[in-house]
Amino acid sequence: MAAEQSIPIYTNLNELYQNLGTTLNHAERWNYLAEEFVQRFGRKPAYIARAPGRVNLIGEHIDYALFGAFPAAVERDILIACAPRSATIRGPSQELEPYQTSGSVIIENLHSRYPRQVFAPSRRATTGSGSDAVHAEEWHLEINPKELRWESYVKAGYYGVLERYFPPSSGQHPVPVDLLVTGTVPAGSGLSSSAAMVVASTLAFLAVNDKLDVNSISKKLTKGELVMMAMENEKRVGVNSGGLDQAASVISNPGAALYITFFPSLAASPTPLPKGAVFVCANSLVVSDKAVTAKTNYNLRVVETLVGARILARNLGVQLHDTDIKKEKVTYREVLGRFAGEEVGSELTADELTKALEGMLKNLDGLKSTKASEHGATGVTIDEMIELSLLTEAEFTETYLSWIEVEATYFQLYKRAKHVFSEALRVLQFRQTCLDVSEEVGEEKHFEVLQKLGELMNESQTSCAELYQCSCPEIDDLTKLARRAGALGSRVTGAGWGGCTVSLVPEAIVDSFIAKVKETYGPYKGLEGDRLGEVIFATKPSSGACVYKFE
Ligand code: NG1
Ligand code: MG
Repeated sequence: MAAEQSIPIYTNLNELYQNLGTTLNHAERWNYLAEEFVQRFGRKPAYIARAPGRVNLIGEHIDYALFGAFPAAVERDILIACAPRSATIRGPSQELEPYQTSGSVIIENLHSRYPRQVFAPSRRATTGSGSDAVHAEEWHLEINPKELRWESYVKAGYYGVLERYFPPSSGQHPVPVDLLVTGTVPAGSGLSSSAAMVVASTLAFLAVNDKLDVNSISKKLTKGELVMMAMENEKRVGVNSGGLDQAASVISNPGAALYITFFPSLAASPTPLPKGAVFVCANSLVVSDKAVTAKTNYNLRVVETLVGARILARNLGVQLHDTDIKKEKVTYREVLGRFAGEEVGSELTADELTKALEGMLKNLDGLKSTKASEHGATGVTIDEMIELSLLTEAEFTETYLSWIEVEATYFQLYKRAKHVFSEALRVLQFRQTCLDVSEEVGEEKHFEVLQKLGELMNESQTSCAELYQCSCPEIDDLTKLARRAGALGSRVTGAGWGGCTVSLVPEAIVDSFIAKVKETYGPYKGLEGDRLGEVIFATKPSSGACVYKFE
């Protein structure tokens, strides 16, 4: 199982480059980063941690409903060079504090937009109650989720390492560290620079604290465990993400997309893509800053789907695992499984899941407003949701609103549910289409397969735009232009409300496709050279995160 493998640690750079499965010239970047580290920190790095961005081919906004998605790692990545700092090394002005403090961090970025940061974790009394908690301590690093700061992602990665390997009660101390970052994943564009940053940071702190090496711990960290850590870590930046990005960044293999499922636990199966299928990412140049918009966009969708799942369960007579003091935050995937009689240990097969999804799509009417005459198709109010959920106001607030900040007058349960179940179905169809095509089929059949995949991507875009409302006018425009330029399918990728599109383009016309989109998409006017190459590019599925160890 891909998720059970351990994180690759290389000591030979040529071997590492070969395994990345990309045609980009990585050697120059890696060498430059190592040289710059020496310039800035006066010694060689001990490790370089690498984590790629990802493009989601299909399966949008369904990971947190625990349905499978179908992403691939892109060739662009984040690299973090790092080395422990010995207690005798002083800061630029000869001061020792905070440079010497246990676990203190100095972090620089090759890009001048991201200024140098110095911070150290502190310990504070746990916020929990009860007699056990009285003397307990926990780690603290200042992260303000409302402010987009580059070092927040680095701190988020560090948190998990501190909590897992250095619980304050253990008496163990993390080493002081110097880090140097460089990245080629465009930020705020739906290619998950954030997950790449958190994964790379988690790996760098693990490596530098000697927690990755086989000899130093009895059991090597698996890719699946790193995904879970990175997921928890990224939540600290304020977004309740579902794990798709972190899994793609960690587990991907060259040449294949990853079918990632989250139920009953994380699993990933690499699925080769049909010959001649090229995926082109095009940035709409609308920057969607999730840290700022979460309460009206991303986190609101999380709440709309969770509340919808409880009401659907109620409507269908599906059992909920509530206790007197805690109500279950059931997901759509769990409701579907329980309704279909799924049992622990013998989960639904892909065929059974397909049938269950088709059936469920006919069962969603109960999520529409019951007071349609009052506000028609505009959705349901909080009061209506409380009523439909059969919870008291206090229970509802505690379960669905106390841990996440959202802002809306009307909540769209029906539309979101329809998107979730139909998108989950499209993922299964997309994957099955990839699996069905064998090497031997003729050219014509091959093209039909690509067309089928393209259609599914187009349907996904319509659903994202109309039902999930996570597209935006520029993305709608860009996907239309892409289809006109020869794409067989084109859709928003990632959270949306801006960011990138992904288009399926037959290999033979990739160059002309890119040229046409460059000419016709308004916001690209005036961009030239490297800048233009940054905003639209073909990408191959590349390999997941790894670490290089200097010897
Ligand atoms: P972005 O904003 O593109 O990184 C987000 C979530 C995913 C998934 C997609 C939508 C994070 C870190 N990632 O991706 O888990 O829900 O949106 O499919 O929040
Ligand atoms: Mg992100």
